[in-house]
Amino acid sequence: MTKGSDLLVAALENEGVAYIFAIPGEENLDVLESLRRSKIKLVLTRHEQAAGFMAATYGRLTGRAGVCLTTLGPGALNLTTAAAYAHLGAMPMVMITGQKAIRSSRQARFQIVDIVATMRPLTKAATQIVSAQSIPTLVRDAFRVAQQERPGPVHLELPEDIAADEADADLVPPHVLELPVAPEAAIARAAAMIMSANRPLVMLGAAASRPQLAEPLSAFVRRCRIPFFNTQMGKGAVNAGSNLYMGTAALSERDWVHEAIDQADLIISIGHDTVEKPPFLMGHDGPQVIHIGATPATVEQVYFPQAEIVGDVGASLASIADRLEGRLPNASALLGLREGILGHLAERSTEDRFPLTPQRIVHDVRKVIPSDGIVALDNGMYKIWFARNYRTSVANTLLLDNALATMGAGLPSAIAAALIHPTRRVLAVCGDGGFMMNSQELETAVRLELNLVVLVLEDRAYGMIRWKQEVDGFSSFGLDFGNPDFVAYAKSYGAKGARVGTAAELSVMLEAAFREGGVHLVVVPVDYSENMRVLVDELHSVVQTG
Ligand SMILES: Cc1ncc(C[n+]2csc(CCOP(=O)(O)OP(=O)(O)O)c2C)c(N)n1
Repeated sequence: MTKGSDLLVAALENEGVAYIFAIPGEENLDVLESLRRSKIKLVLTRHEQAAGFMAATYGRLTGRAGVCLTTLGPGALNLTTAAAYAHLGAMPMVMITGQKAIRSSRQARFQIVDIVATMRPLTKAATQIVSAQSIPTLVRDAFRVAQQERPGPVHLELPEDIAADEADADLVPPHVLELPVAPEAAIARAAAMIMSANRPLVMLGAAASRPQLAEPLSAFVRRCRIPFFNTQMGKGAVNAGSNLYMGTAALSERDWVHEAIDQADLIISIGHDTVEKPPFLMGHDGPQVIHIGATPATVEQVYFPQAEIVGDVGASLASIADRLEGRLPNASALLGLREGILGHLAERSTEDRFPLTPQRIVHDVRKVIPSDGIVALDNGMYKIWFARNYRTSVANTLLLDNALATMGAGLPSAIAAALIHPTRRVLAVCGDGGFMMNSQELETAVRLELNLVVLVLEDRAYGMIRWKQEVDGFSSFGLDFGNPDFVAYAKSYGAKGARVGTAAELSVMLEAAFREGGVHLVVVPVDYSENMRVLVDELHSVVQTG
């Protein structure tokens, strides 16, 4: 007979779990004791939301579900935003929360909230474990559901009496699960459409960034030589430094990359997930669209493909390339637009103005981050600038959230990235608003002795909303705030802090921080007048849309 909490931990070890991101409560004490005797590393955080963001990012970067653990009621409720983040962002995660004993309780309704019901719309599955005997099966199934396409979060509630119970149950060994392959007829139809296209364009969407697709996608691009652009979350799915990269669609229309999209007569959309803000607005008189994905396309007003290849994306891409390689005379029809598009994006990226332009910040960050370095963005105005201007050449090296688009995830996701990749440079980029939503995790990063730099862009406002307010013609109101002294704040956590005082200092300070190692915060004042000048005035007057 084995104790329930020991069965749980053994089942997690059986899944290869390396970390559990957690804030335990008294209802988790049996689990904590079982973890104490396990190889799994407990990563204590300072807010459950951050634990959830870290677990989700672990799943996103590895393809294996990240695990977080909290207590019942308030602790579990603090996971809801992270659950939605993983659900919309398709990140595999298993959330385990405690609960009072279900068979008899002497605490009446103290702290009791129906967490399983709360989690249901935010997850792929939410279940209360009602017997220790079922733990191995439920854990195996939770990982299967979380990891299989379309990945996402699964919630398991473990009441304390079940955790303390004993049962005789065997672990369920995991096995490799292959996806079904798309039918030949669908591949042949799509190949014929691509062959007869005059101006084809490839689009890489969020699902193209699944870790296991990096190689098959790169091979497809190399073999077919059709120029490609990507959505925000599809950024870095293949070698974006390649001479076929046309840009990132950070806006839905009227950006430079839309010059190519508007001229395309066929878009081969690989892994697009309509959970993302639309990369372009599909119209009935626009280009034809072929959707290639592990799951069918959801039909939206702005996305209704005329053909679909549903099944293992890597296998689909290989079969299409087998049919098309060397037989696409029009493959490079749109490539002539590339230089112009990328040239416009590079404008103002070396200006010495202070406060710094967002373009200069992106440029200088790229300068100090090697190709395998990871930049994790929080949510704010700078996300659009990084999406448009930051070039990536290694898969999953720009982590951004264009799905829930929540503030507060930048620092926790960078912490997860730094844990997984201790030898790579990892940078969190946050606004002064979003940073303060989970800044307490600086303590976690310091305690874990991570090498991590946090860049805080300071404009003393919820800048993106202030920009929208201005674009919509409203008067400036209600979006300004003051900040702590960020340098002193970082130091109070035992991190290092520095403030950029001239344009030239940014890259110097970042480089010094990375070389020194440990946790650093660099604060840089940003000039957001560029938002209006470039993203509204310039694009609306110059870029023609079809
Ligand atoms: C949790 C959460 N609350 C509110 C929003 C809405 N929102 C989006 S961007 C933004 C402002 C972000 O401000 P800051 O982090 O300072 O970055 P900036 O835009 O100034 O660069 C707000 C309030 C959100 N996306 N997520």
